[in-house]
Amino acid sequence: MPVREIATKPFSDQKSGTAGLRKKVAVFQQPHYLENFLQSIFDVETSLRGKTLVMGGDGRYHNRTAIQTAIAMAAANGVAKVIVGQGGILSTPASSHMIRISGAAGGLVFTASHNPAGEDGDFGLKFNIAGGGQASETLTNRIYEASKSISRYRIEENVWVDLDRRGSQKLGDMDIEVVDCVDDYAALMQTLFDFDRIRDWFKKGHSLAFDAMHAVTGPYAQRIFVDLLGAPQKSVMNASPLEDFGGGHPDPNLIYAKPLVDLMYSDHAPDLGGASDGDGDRNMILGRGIFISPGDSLAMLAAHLDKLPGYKKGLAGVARSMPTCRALDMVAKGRGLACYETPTGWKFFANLLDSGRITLCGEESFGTSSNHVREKDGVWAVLAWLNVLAETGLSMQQIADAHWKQYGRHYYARHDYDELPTAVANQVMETLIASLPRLAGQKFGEWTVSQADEFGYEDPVDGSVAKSQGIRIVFGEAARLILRLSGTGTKGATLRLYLERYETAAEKLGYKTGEALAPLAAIADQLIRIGEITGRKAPDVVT
Ligand code: G16
Repeated sequence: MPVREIATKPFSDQKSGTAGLRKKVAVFQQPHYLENFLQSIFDVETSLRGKTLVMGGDGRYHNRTAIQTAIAMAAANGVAKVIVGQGGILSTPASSHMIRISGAAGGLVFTASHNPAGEDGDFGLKFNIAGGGQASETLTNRIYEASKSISRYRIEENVWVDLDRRGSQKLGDMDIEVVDCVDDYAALMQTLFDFDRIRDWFKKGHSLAFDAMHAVTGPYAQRIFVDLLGAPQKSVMNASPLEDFGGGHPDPNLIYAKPLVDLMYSDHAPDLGGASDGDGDRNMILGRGIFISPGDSLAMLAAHLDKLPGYKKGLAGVARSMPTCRALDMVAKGRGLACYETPTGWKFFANLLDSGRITLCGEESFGTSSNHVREKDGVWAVLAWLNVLAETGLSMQQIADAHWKQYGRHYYARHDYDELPTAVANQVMETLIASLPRLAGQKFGEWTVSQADEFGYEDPVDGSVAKSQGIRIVFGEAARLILRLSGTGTKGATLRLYLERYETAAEKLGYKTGEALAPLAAIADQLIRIGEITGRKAPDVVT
């Protein structure tokens, strides 16, 4: 196969965000755009030469084209073997697992996660390292630097690989193995959870509704929930992956997974409701008539996980991202577990997981996972809950009530202000930062500010430092307001305001979330002035 070196010019916008490079499809379709970014990875991560590289994506529009390009460039850059999911499909957690079990030097995950897909939608690429975790900020910054001075890329010409035919193929000297996307992942899940017990639970008439949102988890849900665990076929909704996700927004939250939410609050609601996102790493959990917030789900799993086969030895420790509510901290305190607070971004959990400091971690952005992979894992979270329900014989409501009684309840919501002009969003941040020094000790409503600062993180394993990771206004244990700029959007800037209120008194555990947070939202208006500075009357999305 002839290898060509193609002359190119740098693009100035190839800086990775919270989780890889995410742009509009049209941006990725520009001549040389994807090639430049890929070559920057190959130039920086020279350990890929002579090694195995895993590839797969969430199946969105442009996935197959991008994978053909990546295979042609991998061959031209000396990669020894590519393992690729059949049809170009691999969920993000399954990619992480595949990198780990194949001893690959890295993986390319083609996804823009929960962002809408299709010709006018978003596309993205994430580079994962050996061990299955996302590239660190240091590494993505090096790739960005390389992309700013790139002048050529290497590619094999006239490559077309049959992505639909499972088995081995050759491309010049490079081996290509096309694998089923579910097999290895399903095998892993069976080592972690008690499939017999869950099967019995279904046989007793208990039920599940899982919404795959026409994204990547359809085949995983079909195999695991229906074929292996015996759930009725109707348990899996929107199971066929589509290139445009059926025109939907595959973000598993109360807004975008509304049909599932409506079902869970109806008279014929099943025992457990779950949904996942575009690339299968996010999860939403509901019980009959109850939404379990991601922070609560994380805390409740922390309290129950050691009942499940893969976690019988107990948890080494736990971690949450800074904006995630502090429900997890209460469980950790009660159980004598180390609890870490990291910046937003799954990559910040990697060192804690690799060094054995933590077993379980999660984020408010509907992400939960354990040390079985180095990504968050939507299907894993639903399985964990199925196993907890089957093991305890309790309902979600009973588990939640008992949890809140023991540990107290964290009311929590996130308000998103999308597609703001970047300068305006920055002005909100800068105005608040300027006011921080005078906030401590001030009283607002029933709460007094105990701390007001910008969050920074020093990784306890490698000492790396991440600064300016969001603004926090803390009212002791009682409440928090957090403000940060999203790092995953593709249009303008998104401001995220996080509200958290903690209650322990029995008569205060049954409020509606909106009501419980209303006084805090009023304080946020006064303190942060988003409405006043942006002109927006209300957030675009509340989750
Ligand atoms: C990514 C990251 C998560 C992060 C989320 C939201 O998730 O992996 O760690 O919490 O984005 O980030 P932001 O608030 O900066 O938009 P995903 O599911 O989009 O890959």
